[in-house]
Amino acid sequence: MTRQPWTTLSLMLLAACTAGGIPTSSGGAGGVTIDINLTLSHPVQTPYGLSGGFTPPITTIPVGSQFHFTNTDSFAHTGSYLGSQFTQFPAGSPLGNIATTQSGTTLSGGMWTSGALQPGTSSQSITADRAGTYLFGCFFHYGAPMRGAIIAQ
Ligand SMILES: [Cu+2]
Repeated sequence: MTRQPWTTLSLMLLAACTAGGIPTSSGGAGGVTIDINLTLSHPVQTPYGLSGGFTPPITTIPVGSQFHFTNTDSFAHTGSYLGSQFTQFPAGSPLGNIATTQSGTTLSGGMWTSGALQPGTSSQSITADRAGTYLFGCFFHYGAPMRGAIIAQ
């Protein structure tokens, strides 16, 4: 997969944060990092059902800010929007193959997905353009369970 310019930028920003010793937090350039790691992030109960594989399991960010996914695991994952019809994690995965191809830069603009993120790579930044609760999951390991939520407020 060819690295896109925004990916390089995200990595540079992450590197800058690490070098400065400043943890990534809401409102910063590049926005909040949602860590993807199925190996280390064990399932926890949330108001939406069991969440696992993403840290934090529920990410709250201000409207107008951004977030992105970073895969710190040793195999590929996705962070993929389940769709506006879901207020709970459905039992079976609603994600199709399209989730493995990166798309979307706004929370409320329809489907958004990191695409298949290889180990050590980060997704595009996604802007929280509209308040709400957005459930997402991993295409490969939805049933693990590998699911999370973003609350924009
Ligand atoms: Cu996964």
